[in-house]
Formats: sequence, structure tokens, C-alpha cells
Amino acid sequence: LVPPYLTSSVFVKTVSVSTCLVYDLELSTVRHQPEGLEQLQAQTKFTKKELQSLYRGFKNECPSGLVDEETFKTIYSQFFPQGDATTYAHFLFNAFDLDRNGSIRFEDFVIGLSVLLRGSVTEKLNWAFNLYDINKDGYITKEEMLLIMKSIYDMMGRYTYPCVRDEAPSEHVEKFFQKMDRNRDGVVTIEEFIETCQKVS
Ligand SMILES: [Ca+2]
Ligand SMILES: [Ca+2]
Ligand SMILES: [Ca+2]
Repeated sequence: LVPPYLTSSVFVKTVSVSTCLVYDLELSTVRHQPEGLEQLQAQTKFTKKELQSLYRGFKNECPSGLVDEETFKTIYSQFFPQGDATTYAHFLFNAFDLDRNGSIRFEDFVIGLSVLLRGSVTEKLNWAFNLYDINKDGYITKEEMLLIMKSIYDMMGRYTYPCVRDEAPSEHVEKFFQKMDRNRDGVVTIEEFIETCQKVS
């Protein structure tokens, strides 16, 4: 159901990194009680036990209960030692920080994680669209997609893709728009995005 470019690059990587984060967080042992746990159980696809475990890890990494962008970049970059993940981490941070106040609360984190790990295809596609729509105006432009692609290539590093050419990200963007921009108006809407992704399977 998910097109190859998503499977191969952004999506699986995002999911696997989020999974890594979960495993990493679960190893921690600090004990705290989450607030509003029942509400979160209703809002996510995690069990009470999972939420408690995630919360302990979250509070361990971030005792204040809030992750700012710098902390997020530091944690995220650990998974990509061969490349520079800071730009991609910036976009990812903004996708988690739904109210755009510069910090991710535990609630924001688990709601995003629930979509990435256990959401329906449509929920995951909505999440991915929001990630690519950098200025959150409801349209993905070529400029936005180019920034995203470049950040992914930077993150993967030349060690992973030794023969990456400089024009590779823009070729990737052209392919994306050929597939996605169905009415050829130069921008991709959520409707175009979901329709195309669900057909390309
Ligand atoms: Ca926030
Ligand atoms: Ca946009
Ligand atoms: Ca369009």
C-alpha cells in the first residue's frame, strides 16, 4: 500500500528510528506515573503497560517532561552516526510538535508514535504528508520536497550511498511530482497524496 520511495527512504526509516527510540526508552528504569493515562489510552493504540513504560523512558531522557528541538536532534542523530541528521530531525520535530510551540510533550510524542507504529495506512499517510508539508499550509511544493529529500540524503550520509550524485535529490523530487501531482498544478494536496499512495501498491 505504501509506494516504494516511502518504503525505501523516509517512512521505514522514521518508523524504525521511532521503534529504536521506544526500545531505548524502555530500557530505562526511572519510575514516574503518567498523568491522564486513561485519556492517552483512548487517543493511542498503546496499552496501559506500554504507556507507563514509554513514560518512564521519556521522563528519564527529559525530566522536565518536554523535549525541545536541540534534545530531539541529539537523540535522533545518535541513530545516524554516518550522516548529518539535524535538518531531517528539524522537520521531524515539527511533525511531532503539532501545536508548534517549540516543545514536544509526552502526549504529542506517544500520539505520533502510535500513528507511526500502529496507525492505519491513511493515518500514516496523513502523518507523512504533514511531515513533508514544511510550512503546514496544506500543500507540498517542489521546494519543500527538495528540502526534505536533501535532508534525507544528508542523514543517510555518503557511507551508505557512496555513489549518490548531487542531482539525485532533485531527480527524486521530479519523480515524486510526476506520480503525485495528478492535476499538474505544481503542488500536491493531501487528496492527491493519499489517492496516489493507495494506488501504487
Ligand atoms: Ca508542542
Ligand atoms: Ca506547504
Ligand atoms: Ca496538484
